[in-house]
Amino acid sequence: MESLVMSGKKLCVMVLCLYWVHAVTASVTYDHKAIVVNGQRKILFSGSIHYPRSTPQMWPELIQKAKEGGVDVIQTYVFWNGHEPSPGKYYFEDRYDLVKFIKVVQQAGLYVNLRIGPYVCSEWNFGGFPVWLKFVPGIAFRTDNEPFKAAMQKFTEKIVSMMKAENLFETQGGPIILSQIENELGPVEWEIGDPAKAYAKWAAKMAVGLDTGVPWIMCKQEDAPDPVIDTCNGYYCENFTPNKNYKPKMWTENWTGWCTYFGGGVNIRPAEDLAFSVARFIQNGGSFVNYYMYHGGTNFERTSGGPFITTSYDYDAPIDEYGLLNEPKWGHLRDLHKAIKLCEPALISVDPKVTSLGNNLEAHVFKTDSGACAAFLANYDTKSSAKVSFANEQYELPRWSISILPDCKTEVFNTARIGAQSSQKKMTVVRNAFDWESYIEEPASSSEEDSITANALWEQINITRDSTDYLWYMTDVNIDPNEGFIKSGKWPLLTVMSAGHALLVFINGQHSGTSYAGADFPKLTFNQTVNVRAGNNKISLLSIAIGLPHVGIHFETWNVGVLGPVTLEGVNEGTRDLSHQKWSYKVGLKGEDLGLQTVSGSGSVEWAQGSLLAKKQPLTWYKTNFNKPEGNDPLALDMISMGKGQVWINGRSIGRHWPGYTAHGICWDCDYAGSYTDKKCKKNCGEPSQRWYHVPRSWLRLSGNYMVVFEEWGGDPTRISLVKRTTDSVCADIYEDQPTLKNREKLDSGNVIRPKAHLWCPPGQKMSQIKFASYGLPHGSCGNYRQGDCHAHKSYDAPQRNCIGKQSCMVTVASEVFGGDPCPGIAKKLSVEAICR
Ligand SMILES: *[C@@H]1O[C@H](CO)[C@@H](O)[C@H](O)[C@H]1NC(C)=O
Ligand SMILES: *[C@@H]1O[C@H](CO)[C@@H](O)[C@H](O)[C@H]1NC(C)=O
Ligand SMILES: CC(=O)N[C@H]1CO[C@H](CO)[C@@H](O)[C@@H]1O
Repeated sequence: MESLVMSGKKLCVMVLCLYWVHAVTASVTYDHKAIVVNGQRKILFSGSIHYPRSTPQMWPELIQKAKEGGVDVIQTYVFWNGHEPSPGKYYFEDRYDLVKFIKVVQQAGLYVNLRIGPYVCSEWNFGGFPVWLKFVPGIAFRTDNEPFKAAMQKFTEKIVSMMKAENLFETQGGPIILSQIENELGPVEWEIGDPAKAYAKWAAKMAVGLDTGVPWIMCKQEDAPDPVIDTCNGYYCENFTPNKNYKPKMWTENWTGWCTYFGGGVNIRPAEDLAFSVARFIQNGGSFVNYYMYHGGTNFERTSGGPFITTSYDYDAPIDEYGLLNEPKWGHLRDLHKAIKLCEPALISVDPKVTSLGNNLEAHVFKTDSGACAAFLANYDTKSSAKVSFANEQYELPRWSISILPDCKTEVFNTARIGAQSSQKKMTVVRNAFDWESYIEEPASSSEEDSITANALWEQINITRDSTDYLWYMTDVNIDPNEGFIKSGKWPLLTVMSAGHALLVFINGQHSGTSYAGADFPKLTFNQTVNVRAGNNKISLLSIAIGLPHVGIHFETWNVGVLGPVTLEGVNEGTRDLSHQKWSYKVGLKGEDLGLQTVSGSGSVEWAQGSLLAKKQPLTWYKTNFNKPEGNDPLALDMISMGKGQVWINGRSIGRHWPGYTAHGICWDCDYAGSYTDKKCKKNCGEPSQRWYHVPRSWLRLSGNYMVVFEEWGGDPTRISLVKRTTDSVCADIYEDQPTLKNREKLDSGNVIRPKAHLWCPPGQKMSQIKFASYGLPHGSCGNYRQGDCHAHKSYDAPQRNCIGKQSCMVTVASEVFGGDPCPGIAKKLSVEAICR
């Protein structure tokens, strides 16, 4: 990597030279400006798609949609706990077929950034570490610890050698241009200090020694040692600079939204702000941007991290959880990428010159000696738009926006003016009234045969090894017939302190209460009076884990389960401490032992049906059969009538359901302008954090699909329905002065190019009706437009004429199309919504 020591000026010469030298041999290097692939500097747009969060059947289409959205690189983590479920036993099949995933990306002609980690965070169970790793003697994660380093190195080597064996690195003719070692270690170093710093150095050296032929990156790692590139993660990264001037400015995680927690709202990041953050990064000299996530997908099975991360990992990404386009975000970013690629020759050649155009207004100009010129005009003000003068031309800059001028003259894109269409999705019932059968599981209670007992309360994962969410804590309590409360009827208070995450309490087989924590604080206290009687009482506590932590200093030491104290207050002696008496343990549910989620296991119990079907009862298993709905639309289960539990289809877990946890907090109106945070632009407040649960079509047979629901709290399965997700309507919101990529043509021809509204329904659907059209000053957004004071009476004519019966159509946004100007002198727009059928 000779180019590392070159100064800025020499670099240009060097690049030409590299190009010549490497014309025949593949290479990936970097310099101050960019990643250099086969001798050429590149502006690269990258999108995170995590292979286990969708199915192999979905991969080709997801990657094709990313490509059409202007993505050059697919970024994925490698999920260690999926690949090595027990030490030395590897798994690379089905959703974990990493090689296949990378080859699908290669076939689409895209690059790969392989983030091996193997710590991945990612709101994934235990941050991607196998749970067995926690029990390796003497281990401490992510610091200068020999057992940890040995295990981490072994897995990293395993992955690198697999990639090499399949010729997947770019230098071997493959698609991998970058690899990542570790992940966001910087914040840990600040806390732990020297041992973590030593570990970072070691990890970098170990990775570089694996000789992949492509650069390594470390994100959030200011001290990444050469030649490893340190990169930025965050909602904004424009002020980030790498630790050496000869490293490119790269953004490995630009959060397209944020994950959802059970009990929290769903986070939405406006497309205008996301595009603004990207343009801002590029105008400041950035050359690599990754969207985290580009397709978020689903945390199937028990892969959610947490605790309390939802099964949906939609992330408000440009492609939604189900693989459909999230519009207008997908289209707006596609247009942004096109606009920036028009600037590429200038962007990769020089650093920008920044000049002020007024208060909160800036121009960033990339001008080369050979005459290439690209300009970014920025308005950082969150309240008002501005008219600016740049190179003797006038430009109108909406608030909190950046305009892109690939020739320093023609505005082809503004981050706050969305030219792409938006769409409304809907969930339509395709099957309900399933023929359910139920089986109520008896709560476990202590008995003579119990194999695990102790005079202590034990940590949950210590016992379950995370093989299940469930652990029973069982004990006996003797109540003397002379206890005062028996006469007074003033029942004693049972207090159970738990490290998390949810708890069901049973006294003598009767459900006596439920308690659960939240994402802000995973510990919980059960504190209720209980109905104990004279003689022996069986106390059974079902402790439930809801995803292991994925982030935090030494999260391997964090506890789950009932650690006490457990007390009974209001007995003759005052308070009786039960913490140190004899406790028995049972790992998992009886239904899990019997394999009720499988057809073969289901025969082992008696199921009730018809009028005997159990409803609103805790610890209930339900089963049914159904046929595969026709068509190709994505499917989901509407679980609104259920509480909390898990769902299996043909023996495969689609994840944890918990519609019983409603999103607290306030969902304010969302303004795109101003710095985005995960407190902003939430939706679903007061409704379940997650109501719909993705059912992959490829998991279904034509008929006889076996579905099992385990319900912890109690619910009504008769109201569960299978729904399909389709596009209901498409919308466009186009300003008459909107910059468009077509403006390039204006420059060449001298003609004024009028902006156009483009609408298109998904394949197989046509526009059946214009639900709304207004040329003037309409209000609202897709799905709830309203006419404003200024409205052209012939607004509906052109959309109806051009669009009805078509899959796609265009409407020019100009007064004469709508029968004249309804309010002269005022900048107007067209808002139109068409129903797709
Ligand atoms: C973990 O389990 C072992 C028995 O398998 C026990 O000796 C130990 O005390 C437990 N530790 C904790 C923290 O519960
Ligand atoms: C349990 O509730 C009682 C009264 O309802 C209260 O006095 C006590 O502080 C509570 N204990 C805990 C640990 O919350
Ligand atoms: C680099 C960066 O911006 N990090 C921020 C990412 O977002 C989280 C949560 O909103 C912040 O805590 C980080 O500081």
